[in-house]
Amino acid sequence: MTTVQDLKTPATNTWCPGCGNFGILVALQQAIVEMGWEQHEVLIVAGIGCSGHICNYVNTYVFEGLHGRPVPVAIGAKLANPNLHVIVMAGDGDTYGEGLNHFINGIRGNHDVTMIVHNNGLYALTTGQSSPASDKGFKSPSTPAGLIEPALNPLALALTQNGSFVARTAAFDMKQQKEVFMQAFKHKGFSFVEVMQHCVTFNHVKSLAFLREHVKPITGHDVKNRAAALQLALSHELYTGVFLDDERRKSYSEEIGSLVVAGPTSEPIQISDLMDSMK
Ligand SMILES: Cc1ncc(C[n+]2csc(CCOP(=O)(O)OP(=O)(O)O)c2C)c(N)n1
Ligand code: SF4
Repeated sequence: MTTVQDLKTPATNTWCPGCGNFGILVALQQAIVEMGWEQHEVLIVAGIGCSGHICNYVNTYVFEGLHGRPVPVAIGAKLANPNLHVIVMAGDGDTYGEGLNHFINGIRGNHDVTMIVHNNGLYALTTGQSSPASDKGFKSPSTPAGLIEPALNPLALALTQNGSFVARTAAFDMKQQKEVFMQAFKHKGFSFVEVMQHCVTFNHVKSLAFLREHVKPITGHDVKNRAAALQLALSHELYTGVFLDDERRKSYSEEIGSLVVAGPTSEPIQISDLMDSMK
């Protein structure tokens, strides 16, 4: 059985001391262990960013690709090998900036991957420029006089685009993080988890102290109630926990298994047989 020790790598960690990414890394490793998954059964796909460096620190299959593009890589890997547990680890710049179309289409397709977004509210690796997750007025090297646009609301976006699993947690909360990750892993379909991650070097507004003070764990909420989930997502409160976990919508894998297309002989062809023949 895989242990947390097995999931460590000898790579030197280059994250800044105190970075929220450490909490995400440990919670991820613990969740993989508690799922009972073997190392060779897990693929982590990341984009480029401080968040993407997580590929260097988890001893499973990993793929660090292009900034903004981890979702299509993950979807392709899952379609090619449905037995693989595929997890995307990406930054808020990666996901809500260059990768926004992939994020929406991943949700739309309800593909069987988990997407964990390290939301530190800026582009950290490139030294702190504002991202689509930065708040209006945020001052950064790219917006020295303050950001004009309001922040994107990714949870509301996912909920209004038929997302089947939507959650938010915080990098400092190890217990909740691990539980939310595991619930996301068990979900059939696209499971989206946003982690509020403190960046000690560049984000002095949404700092660890700010997040500790402002996050509010959700209580007494029905995770199958999309309207109630949307209300929580649109609230000014920083709610954490599972907003929606609803498997009434079939996942992409379930849909593709039941598709029938007409072949040249006009005999029906089962897509699943076709996929199997290519293995
Ligand atoms: C296609 C492409 N566009 C832009 C970049 C430059 N780039 C590298 S990392 C990065 C920002 C990363 O920010 P984010 O995704 O929020 O991750 P973080 O570093 O905050 O974890 C950018 C813009 C790149 N490497 N490739
Ligand atoms: S720059 Fe920010 S996000 Fe990147 S490693 Fe340092 S603290 Fe973490």
